[in-house]
Order: sequence, then structure tokens, then C-alpha cells
Amino acid sequence: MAESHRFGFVTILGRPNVGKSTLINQFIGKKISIISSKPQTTRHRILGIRTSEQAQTVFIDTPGVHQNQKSYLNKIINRTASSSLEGVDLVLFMVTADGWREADETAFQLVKRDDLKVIVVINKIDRLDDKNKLLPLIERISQSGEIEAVIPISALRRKGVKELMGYIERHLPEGLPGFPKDQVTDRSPEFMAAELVREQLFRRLGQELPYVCAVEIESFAKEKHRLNIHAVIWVEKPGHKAIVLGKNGSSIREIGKKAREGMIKMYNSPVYLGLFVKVREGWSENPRVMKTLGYID
Ligand SMILES: Nc1nc2c(ncn2[C@@H]2O[C@H](COP(=O)(O)OP(=O)(O)OP(=O)(O)O)[C@@H](O)[C@H]2O)c(=O)[nH]1
Ligand SMILES: [Mg+2]
Repeated sequence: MAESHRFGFVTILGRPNVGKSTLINQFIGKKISIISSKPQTTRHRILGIRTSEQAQTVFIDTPGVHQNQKSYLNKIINRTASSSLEGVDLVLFMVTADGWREADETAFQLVKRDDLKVIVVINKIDRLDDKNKLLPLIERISQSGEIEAVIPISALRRKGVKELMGYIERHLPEGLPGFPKDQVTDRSPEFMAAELVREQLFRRLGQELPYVCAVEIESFAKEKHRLNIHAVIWVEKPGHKAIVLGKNGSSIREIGKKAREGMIKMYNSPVYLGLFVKVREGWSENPRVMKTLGYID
């Protein structure tokens, strides 16, 4: 191994929905974090590990930092995001090309610290009709505080992603890899299965419902050549259950079908997926339940 091998941790942080998980998946070249067009899709801290010839970069995907701190779940989620900044070598603070909003400012307060090296990544530049509009934004960002660099990209269209990756690797400290070179995440196959179900809830249910749903894997077992997975979708009220099931079970069937397709791809194996919808009132306000569901360590 070359002497100048680099190793380090990079946290991706920003308000919800800016494209943090899309970028981490592009860096790793695999789906390790779920994506939807709704804010607050990511709820956990997830590591994505990228190993190249010259460096190993450990990315930390975080839940979007949001302003509404009223609910217990929201508080836990913000705590997860800010605790992911401890001891990291670089922070990618992500905003979008349509401008610096109040929500960006709130999230930015978390990274304004002397001990953090911050790169501002402007995502979704594919949406800009006129690239000249970027200049005032870059200027605005440069005035926000101590920033190492401002880098515009499109995570979705892979524009600028390779250049950003190169920049990151060059700015990591020297060090040997901390993880086996074929490891891409710290999360278990069971966790990924629950996430793939949650992704479909976010994609297929209306505006409010995904936020009162949680997914728990009851069993995950290999039987001959097939993976048998049983999952429970927890909701807060009987009315929610009826919506998740849909007319004659049409909604849950579609959720199961799409989640199963994702699992087949992820595990490269045939999958049986059994889904159950259960009501547990107030799960998101109950610390013990939150612990069981993996929101608190
Ligand atoms: N047009 C465009 N859309 C993008 C780009 N990157 C991500 N998106 C979309 O933006 C939405 C949010 O993406 P995510 O990756 O889930 O965003 P996130 O920041 O992880 O969101 P939270 O986990 O909710 O905080 C999805 O619909 C993505 O397809 C991009 O470069 N261009
Ligand atoms: Mg995300």
C-alpha cells in the first residue's frame, strides 16, 4: 500500500430533502440509504464506506436538520444529525441551487464551529435554467463563515460528483483503512430491509402518514435459496392502518411488491416478504418503543 494512503470520516449534513442520501449512494455506487421526494426520509445515522486505491472515505448520512423541534421524534432526529459531527475530518454542508433559505441557516448554525472543516455543496444544479444564477448564491455562502470550498453538483445526474470525490480524498488525513475494503455500510441486512419498506411508505402514502409509521423486522432467515422476511409496519391509529392497507389491501400489496423488488436487488437472492400492519398508539412519543425501533442507542 502506498505511503500516502488516506483515511477519514465525512459527515453530510443539511436541511431535509436537499439530496444528501442521493449523493452518498452515488459515492458508494450502491443503494445504502433510502430516497424519496418527501422531507425527513432519512431517520438514522448511516455509514457509507468507499474504498479506492488511494483512500478510504467513510461518509455519514444524517437525517435532515429541521426547524420544528416540537415532537419527540424530531428532537431525536436533530440530535442524531448534530452528534454525527463529532470528530469528523470534513463536513459536506448541502444546500440546493434555488437559494439559501432560513432552514439552511438553522442547519448551518450546527456546523459553524472552529473544529470543523466545512465544504458547502450546492446540489440540484440541473434544475437551474441559467448557470449565472449560481454566482450570487456562491457569494452569499462565502460570506457565511469559514468555508473550505463551495462546490456545485447534481447528485441525481452525477455532475461534479467525481470532482467532489477527488477533492474530498485529497483533503483527508493520511492513514490506513479502518474497514475491510469490501464493506460498504455499518448497517445490517435486517436494517436495510426495514428501510426498503419505509422507503415505499414514503413514496406511496400521502403527505402525513409516512411520519407516523415505523418498520420493525420480526424475522429474517435464509431458507434454502430464499430469504424469508417478516416485517411489521407500526402506525399510531386504527385509521392509519386502514389507509396503509388500502382498498382490499391494494396499497399494502403495492408497498410489499416494490419493497421486495428492492430487496431482491440488494441481497441478490429470491425473497419472500410478509408485511403486517399493527397499531401502537403513541409509538413516536415513547422512549422505550423508540429504543426498540433503533432510534435511540
Ligand atoms: N433535480 C434533482 N433532484 C435531486 C438531486 N439530488 C436529489 N434529488 C431529489 O431530491 C429528493 C430528496 O433526495 P434525498 O436524497 O432523499 O434527500 P435527503 O437530503 O437525503 O433528504 P432527508 O433524508 O429527508 O433529509 C429526491 O426526490 C431526489 O431524487 C439533483 O441533483 N437534482
Ligand atoms: Mg436522506
